[in-house]
Amino acid sequence: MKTVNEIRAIHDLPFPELIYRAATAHRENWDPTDIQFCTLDSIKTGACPEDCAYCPQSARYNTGLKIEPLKDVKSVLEGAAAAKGNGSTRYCMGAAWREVKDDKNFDAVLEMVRGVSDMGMEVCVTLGMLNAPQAKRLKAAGCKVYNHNIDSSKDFYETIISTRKFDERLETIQAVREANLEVCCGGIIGMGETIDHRVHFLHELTEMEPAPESIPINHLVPVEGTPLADIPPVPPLEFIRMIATARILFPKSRIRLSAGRTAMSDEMQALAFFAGANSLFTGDKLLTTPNPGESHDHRLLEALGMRIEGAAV
Ligand code: SAM
Ligand code: DTB
Ligand code: SF4
Repeated sequence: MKTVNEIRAIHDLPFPELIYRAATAHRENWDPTDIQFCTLDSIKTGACPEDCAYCPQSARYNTGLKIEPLKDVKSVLEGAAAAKGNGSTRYCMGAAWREVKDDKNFDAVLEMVRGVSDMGMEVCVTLGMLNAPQAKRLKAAGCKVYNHNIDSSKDFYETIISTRKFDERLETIQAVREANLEVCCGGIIGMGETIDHRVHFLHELTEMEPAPESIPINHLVPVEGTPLADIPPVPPLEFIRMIATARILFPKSRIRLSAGRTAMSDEMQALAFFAGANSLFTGDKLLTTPNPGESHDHRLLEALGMRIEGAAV
């Protein structure tokens, strides 16, 4: 287990040393030419009671978002079939809920999970807080992974969200583990946090036993109407340092280059791959904000001589 100071020392390494170490850890555990393509589907959009300062889906902020109730099972399964056709091997369904309730909506989500899993794709869901029995029902329906981010260090987290505690995030992650689901847990860079906050965020992840199987590193997508709308972007090299440090700390986890790619150059994304990122969300849209789109991602991988993981050769 590394201390906060040891993690800071890795983060601050001279850039060539940092990237070399990250790329070495990457190729010892993964095929560095492969990138996993995942598709996101917002199955319930907006009107969320939480006040997460970055989030366009919070009911507290006027972001002009079109609110949509839970989608019907059939349309979700059609979306999943199309994503599979475009090379995605993981389908991730997200709902703007504070928490899962034991109601007919959860029954419908379980049906979606069953349907997508029957198509042979890995199923991931992110539905807010949940308890161990609910996590077990997801697992029984064929869900593989639950996404629940800690988003930042405990200190910083509590300045961006007031409607729940950091420790409640950890409790949900515990319930997910108890159900033998894989954990997908990461955070957002660029909310105005310091480098020390970022290092504490990574340290918090290292305290999870076992480590999350998947770690999404999101770059804040600043959305008009949210309190974080005017935060300036993180310098690209600072963002790459986070990817590389995460790869060194978690050599066997997937490091997912998540939100914020539309504002990144191809060169920056390539550098993120060399620093160890090996998964991304493909498609024109994340949950509610834009994403580069299939054709862009196919061209980028082709230009780099890289491949979609699991795609027919
Ligand atoms: N409501 C559930 C929750 O909070 O866990 C699931 C959906 S929530 C949208 C999933 C994650 O999306 C958040 O934890 C955050 O990391 C990310 N996210 C939301 N808005 C974002 C933004 N504007 N930029 C970057 N990431 C964002
Ligand atoms: C994660 O860490 N990033 C994804 C996924 N998990 C669910 C969501 C990003 C959302 C970005 C803002 C939006 O599109 O609403
Ligand atoms: Fe709701 Fe999740 Fe957005 Fe927070 S991040 S406002 S909990 S949808």
